[in-house]
Amino acid sequence: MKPGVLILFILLLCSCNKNKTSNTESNLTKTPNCIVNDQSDAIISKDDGDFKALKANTPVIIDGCGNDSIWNITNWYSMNYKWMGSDVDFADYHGKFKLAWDNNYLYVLVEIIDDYLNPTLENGLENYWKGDYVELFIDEDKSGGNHKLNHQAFAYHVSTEGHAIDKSANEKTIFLDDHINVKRIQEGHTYSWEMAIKLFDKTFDDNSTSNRPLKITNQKSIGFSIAYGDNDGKNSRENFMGSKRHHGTNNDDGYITADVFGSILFIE
Ligand SMILES: [Ca+2]
Ligand SMILES: [Ca+2]
Ligand SMILES: [Ca+2]
Ligand SMILES: [Ca+2]
Repeated sequence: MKPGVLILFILLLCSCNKNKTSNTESNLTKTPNCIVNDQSDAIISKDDGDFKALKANTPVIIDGCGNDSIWNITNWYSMNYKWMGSDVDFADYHGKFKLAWDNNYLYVLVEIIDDYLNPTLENGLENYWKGDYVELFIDEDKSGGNHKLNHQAFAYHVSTEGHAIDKSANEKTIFLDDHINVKRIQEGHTYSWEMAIKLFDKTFDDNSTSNRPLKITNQKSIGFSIAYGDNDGKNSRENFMGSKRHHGTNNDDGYITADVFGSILFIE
């Protein structure tokens, strides 16, 4: 090889490596995708509604963005069982969720495709169950049983405004916003709801300011279901879609009895 050709070859080689380096750097500085929206991801359907939650080694950042390390290693579960309403197509509604935990919180990442987001409280607090909202059914000691006028289990209606709404022991509709920290972000018609949920047991007292959440431990099991009330502007809950095939009579017993809930097993 002539010296001139050799120098040209070396220069070309340097320039290729330079390009390689800058590509790598631009990948590293790329804004992380909050809503991956990768429909090729497997979604696990569980007829019995029994799920597992993996422990997060670092607290999940509640910002609506599913880029926390724990969400990279957890499976999507389906919340597409039709509980009420007519059949829906993919653009109208599609829902999936992930679960994680640490000693202080149950973490839930919910990703919903919804063609129209209706503010939950447009018609006032009394219509909180008419959607759009995520409903979380939680029975901390998995006792089952009636919870309509007590707090041995909860049916939290998480509204588009970020409130957690349920009935008090004397059947008043109340905010339990201290129980659930939620942030929601949007990309097109896809909504990501990220939540940190405190677990309270049957001793929870509506009139007390000293209720203490329970610590979550490995191998603990709770009663749990999750659902979405889809309102597309017709002033009603047009569909109610859940994480378990059956949820009682007309699939609408969850707000009355914890007998119909599925479950979560907390694992490390
Ligand atoms: Ca996050
Ligand atoms: Ca819809
Ligand atoms: Ca209970
Ligand atoms: Ca809707």
